Amino acid sequence: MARLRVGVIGCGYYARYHLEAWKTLTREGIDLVAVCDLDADKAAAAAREFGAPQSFTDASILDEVRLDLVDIATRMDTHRALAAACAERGIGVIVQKPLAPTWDEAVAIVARAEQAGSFLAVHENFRFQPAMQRVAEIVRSGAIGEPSWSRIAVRTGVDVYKNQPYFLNEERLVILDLGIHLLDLARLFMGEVENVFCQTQRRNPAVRAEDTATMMLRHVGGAVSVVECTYESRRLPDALGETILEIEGTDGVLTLDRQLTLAVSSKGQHRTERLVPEGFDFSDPGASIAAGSALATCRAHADAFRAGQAAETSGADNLKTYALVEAAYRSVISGSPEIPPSRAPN
Ligand code: NAD
Ligand code: 89V
Repeated sequence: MARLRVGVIGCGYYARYHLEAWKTLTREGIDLVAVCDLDADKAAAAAREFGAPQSFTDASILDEVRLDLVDIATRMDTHRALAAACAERGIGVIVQKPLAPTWDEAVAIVARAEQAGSFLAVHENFRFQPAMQRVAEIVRSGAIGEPSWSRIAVRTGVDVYKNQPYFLNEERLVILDLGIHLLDLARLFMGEVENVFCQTQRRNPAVRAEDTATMMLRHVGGAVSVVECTYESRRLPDALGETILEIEGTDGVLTLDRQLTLAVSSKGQHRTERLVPEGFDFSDPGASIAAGSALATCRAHADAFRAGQAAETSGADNLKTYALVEAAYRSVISGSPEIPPSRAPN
């Protein structure tokens, strides 16, 4: 099989996990052939540290290097133009979440790739965390029966504004940034969603938008999920990235705690499993989870691209998650449960 030629656009804070992943995937037939950042120093440093032979500071990366797949790790306001530039050239693309700042723009990104017939995946990494993959496997196995209720939460007080200072001024914050991952997990474990009710809070006065959200989802078939996210929880020890899960089904219950202990009650039997990946660093759980999930996400998307298949979190799939984000924000305004928008912009 020919080696896959990957370029990364955006070498900021989170790109480090992508770059490390692509470097690791060298042994799986993938070459990081070029990197790009508007900031020449960041591009050059990334090329040096992660072994990319070329670095660029603009879109000429797309014309001067032969690329199969471009991994866009810039912020959401730049995704549409960069993804369109790749689609125009027939280059496959992976875009970081959130796809775009607004629903209409997210729809437009997906429509453009579809029009070009090009590969579009979203780097929605939470579902690719090994622990979440194991939970999905257990749910699918029927061990807890038909899932009927879930709680999916990340509650942290880690200073997220240190690495991502732009959060302070976002118009939409915790639902679009973090809730989006949890809404995606809700779809994965519990199925598609009929309506979303949401209450938000702005508990940190220095932040422009909501930093806490409590959402209630009614799934197709009648299951209910409570999805929670906050950047203002003062619990110790803190646990950024450690998703708390509780899923009740007709034949059992599954829980995942902050120490990554999975407990399964199934048909009258109880067992536990530790879901700690090899090499996990408990002094920095957030970084360990990010590194592990970035690797799994990049690998899954590269495999889908090479197989000529749609990614698990393709653009079209991820719009279904984005629609839940949009419904949550609409619910805050209306004060009522909202039906997720469909793809026709409205
Ligand atoms: P950042 O601001 O630290 O980095 C973005 C980089 O992109 C900057 O270095 C900037 O110079 C560069 N850039 C901007 N426009 C460019 C262009 N047109 N061409 C080339 N380079 C360009 O941002 P970040 O915190 O790393 O976030 C990037 C993305 O990653 C966001 O979408 C964010 O939501 C996402 N993110 C995801 C996770 C996750 O768990 N999936 C975690 C953190 C951040
Ligand atoms: O997961 C994310 O997308 C990050 C953070 C962990 C801070 O929420 O932005």
